[in-house]
Amino acid sequence: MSLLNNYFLNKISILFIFQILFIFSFTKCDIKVYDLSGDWKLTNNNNVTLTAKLPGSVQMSLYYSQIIENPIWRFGDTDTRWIAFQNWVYSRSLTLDSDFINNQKIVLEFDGIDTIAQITINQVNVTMTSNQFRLWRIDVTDFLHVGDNEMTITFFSPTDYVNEQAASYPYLVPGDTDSVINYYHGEKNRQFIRKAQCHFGWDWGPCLLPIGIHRSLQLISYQNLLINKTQINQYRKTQTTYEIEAKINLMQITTGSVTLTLDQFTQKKEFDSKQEIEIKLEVESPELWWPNGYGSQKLYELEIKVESGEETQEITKKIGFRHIELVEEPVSNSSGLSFYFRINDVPIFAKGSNFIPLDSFEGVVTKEVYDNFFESAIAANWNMMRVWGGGVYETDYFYDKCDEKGIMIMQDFMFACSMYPRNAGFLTEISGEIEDQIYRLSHHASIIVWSGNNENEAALSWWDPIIENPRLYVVDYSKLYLDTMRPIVFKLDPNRTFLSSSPSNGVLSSDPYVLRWGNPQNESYGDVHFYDYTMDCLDVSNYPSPRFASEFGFQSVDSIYSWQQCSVSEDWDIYSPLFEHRQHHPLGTFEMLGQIEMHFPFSYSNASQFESFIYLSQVTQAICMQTETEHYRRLKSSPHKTYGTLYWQASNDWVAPSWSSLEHFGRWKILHYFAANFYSSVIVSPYESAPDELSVYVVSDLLVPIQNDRFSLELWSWNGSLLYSDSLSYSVQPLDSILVYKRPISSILSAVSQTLTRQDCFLHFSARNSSNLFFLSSFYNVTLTPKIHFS
Ligand code: BMA
Repeated sequence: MSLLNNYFLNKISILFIFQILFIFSFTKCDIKVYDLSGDWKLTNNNNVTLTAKLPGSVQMSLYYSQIIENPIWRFGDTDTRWIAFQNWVYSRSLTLDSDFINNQKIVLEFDGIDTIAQITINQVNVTMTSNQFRLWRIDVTDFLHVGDNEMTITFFSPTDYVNEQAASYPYLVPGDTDSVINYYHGEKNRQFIRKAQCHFGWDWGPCLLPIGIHRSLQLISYQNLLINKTQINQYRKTQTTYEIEAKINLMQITTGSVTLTLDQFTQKKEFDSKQEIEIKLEVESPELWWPNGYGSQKLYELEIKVESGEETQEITKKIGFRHIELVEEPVSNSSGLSFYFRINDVPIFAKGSNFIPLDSFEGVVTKEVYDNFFESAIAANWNMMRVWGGGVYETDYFYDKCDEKGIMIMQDFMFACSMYPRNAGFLTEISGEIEDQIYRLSHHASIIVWSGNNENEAALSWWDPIIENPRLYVVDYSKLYLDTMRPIVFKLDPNRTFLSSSPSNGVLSSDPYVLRWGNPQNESYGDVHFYDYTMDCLDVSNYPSPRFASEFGFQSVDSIYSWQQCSVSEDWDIYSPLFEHRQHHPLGTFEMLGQIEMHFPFSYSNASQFESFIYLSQVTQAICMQTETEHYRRLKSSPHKTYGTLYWQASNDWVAPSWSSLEHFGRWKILHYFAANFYSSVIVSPYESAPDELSVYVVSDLLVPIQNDRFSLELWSWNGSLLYSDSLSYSVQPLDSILVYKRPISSILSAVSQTLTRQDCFLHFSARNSSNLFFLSSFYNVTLTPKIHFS
């Protein structure tokens, strides 16, 4: 491995450096980069030794070396579990020349080391890492020399680690119970490690426990000047002036100047013996960044130049200007407070989904996989996603795509469905993580709100030990999210709102900072997660009327094409050991069947019906989700003022029954096609508002009125004849939802004939470019010849 000296003369090296250090553009400096990605020796110090690539994981390296099957093939999750119970050592040599070593300082950078690892250089311990979410910058100047050096990274078993931590913690920290772990085929005590919580198994995902380094790793040597991290906030100062507030954090105390430039706007500041410099730049009348569907996504290049003596370093960040408000104010004729996002003074109805990692192994998620995902998101008219707290803080590429596409992000911090320890070491680790991630992410226009965790406030009522001793766990909860996390977010990113949890009810008072405790699922405040799998999903009266539905969903099953990619034909049966193994949601299959049987003439008796079951599970999920989402959209202008629908869940990290609208390999489930319709800017939306009472709404997310458009209704027989039609003129104000048509269903039927029944026909509606159907009876008893039959 050659040292990257004289790289200014070497085109290939320059390209290479720009790939790995794309944010740096050097004008004059002594920064040298030694990329540590590539081949390493990997061993468990027992029976396995191989050459493995980093970034990468032990599991995928074993698979690529044909030592194990693909972990997502059939029972790979449990067959490969032994890997997580061992320690794994990566080692390599690196030859450094005097140009590299003679710089003042050398830093070892890891952007994602997963998780508990001891790093040694030339047999000397350098440091331990213990948090997948930190951006490690480790001073290794004194450990390296000119010539050959040895580096080893020893990963300790994450399962042994969490079990030891749980055993030595002074009291129980409730989380997944034994029975949940059993359903997930997962591992316990995930709350004791700062590692993606879904790596331990989830109700849709496998327990694969990746071990390794999933983002960049490199050595950087420098003289005096190296930018460590930057944090960029921007806010609207006057109606037309935006102010960028930048913090430039250097690796060490330095004297010099920093210049911010954006188009014709520039600001320079001298600094003397500082490690962090704060500088502001006013930008007059910038073109604004808008959520998808409301305008374009203008992004500007912000150049940050730091000079110190002869040394200069420049980096650029892409930023978009937008004014974000989370509006929580009294609503007329309603108790509680509104909860909606106003971007650039426009109330935005949030449409989208909850994002979970696209794969357990980050290396598998290439740019093409992300590109494909975002193409699907935009095709389904999403304008928002929530990055869910049981996964990871996503890659830079992910947030860049959100910026480019206009997908607003509710960003959870990575805590989910559990209580967490709160000893000093754990809180210190979390503080570092929160700070690292806010520095890394704050410049992204797409991120509009932070949320402390997924459902941990709701979880305060989930388990007996908490019910028996609630004060203990409420104090723990407050200590972590309100006293540790919140002040860091407030200090570093005052322009974005911090929500304690999703769901939550917001605050009773901001000074003193007091939560509106109580059931966080209160429909009158904040966001709500709602699930009910046994009700009739087509009966709208079963749904809540929340301010913001940040989670709701129904399971379905991936297409046979996806099962073919991870299993064999004997697995294609809901009673097969593999299908049962992959159904992690207790009773999930029977809830899907129950929902199907409520609406379709189908009952499952053997494997020959597996594909029909898949199809009907997807159709049922799609019609249920359409019914629920349209219900929320209709409520926009009602006193409920519902202003958000983020369905659970976007995609899945393997092939298994799940709530997703996209399958693991990117295929669209039927729900995704439906979402493209029910999320269009204008929908015509019928429902039965009372027995026999048909109400039809037109819901518009347009910024312009719809004037004197025609609404039409058609009654069709199941055998294909148009029986009746009606039409009328309507107008809708911008961003409004209005009732355009109301009539007893019986009167529409009797307008055709006294003998016509609801089983004989269905309704079709159109308004503007939108059309919709309304079925007057369940599909199993419609009068259609031949009868609907699913084998
Ligand atoms: C929600 C989520 C996830 C879960 C989903 C489906 O509550 O936050 O934890 O996967 O429900 O059960």
